[in-house]
Amino acid sequence: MQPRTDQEKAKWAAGTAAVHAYVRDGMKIGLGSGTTAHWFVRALGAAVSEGLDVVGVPTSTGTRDLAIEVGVPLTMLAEVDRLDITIDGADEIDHDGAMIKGGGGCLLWERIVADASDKMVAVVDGTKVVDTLGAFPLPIEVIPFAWESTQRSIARLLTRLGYPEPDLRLRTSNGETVITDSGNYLIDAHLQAIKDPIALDGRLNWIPGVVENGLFTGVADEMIIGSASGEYEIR
Ligand code: ABF
Repeated sequence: MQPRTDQEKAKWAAGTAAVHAYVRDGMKIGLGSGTTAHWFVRALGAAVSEGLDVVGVPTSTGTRDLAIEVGVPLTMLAEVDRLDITIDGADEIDHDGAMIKGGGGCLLWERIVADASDKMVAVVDGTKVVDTLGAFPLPIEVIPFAWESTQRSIARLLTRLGYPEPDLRLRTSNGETVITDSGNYLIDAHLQAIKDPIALDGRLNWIPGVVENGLFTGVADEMIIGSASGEYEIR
């Protein structure tokens, strides 16, 4: 598989560079989700076929399937104490490393795996780096029970903070509700500019029925920013 567009090439550069920059023999690695993290998983599979000895914990069923396909040995968090590192993508990342994640729907497993890791590195193309988070809709994972009531509670909080009401995420193909790997629904909040990401992260997760939200503050330790020329920068 080859990257075609400039953005794909930049994602490839970031994902592939992460193997050489961070992965060492014997590591236990959190495997992110999304197209950028999947370039990392493919490059990791190639390194494993050349003798690298690592084990991965996937952050989604999609990543699990890809890891099996490319030959990355897998384990589960139940089997290991801590992970050495997690390499994962982001929908947006600010200059402090705060992120919006979950555009692809995998935020819950991603956050659990990142939390079990000694280090988290975000792999992104340059379009993801922003001054202020919020142009990308913020995903909020809610349990299906009484999701309408949970959505109203989220809407009340957002309205008080001056943001518009959020939407249940539906499949564009058939209008059905999107269901996450944990069997939950996603509510997308259209915030445009998030004034205080740390406070909003905490307030959203206090709402009963909210399982997790895609504002990951204080999670990323470093970021690799890829460019279409194949170069990358670590910050
Ligand atoms: C995952 O993949 C998500 O948290 C984020 O939503 C998405 C980024 O996707 P991509 O790398 O395809 O742009 O990391």
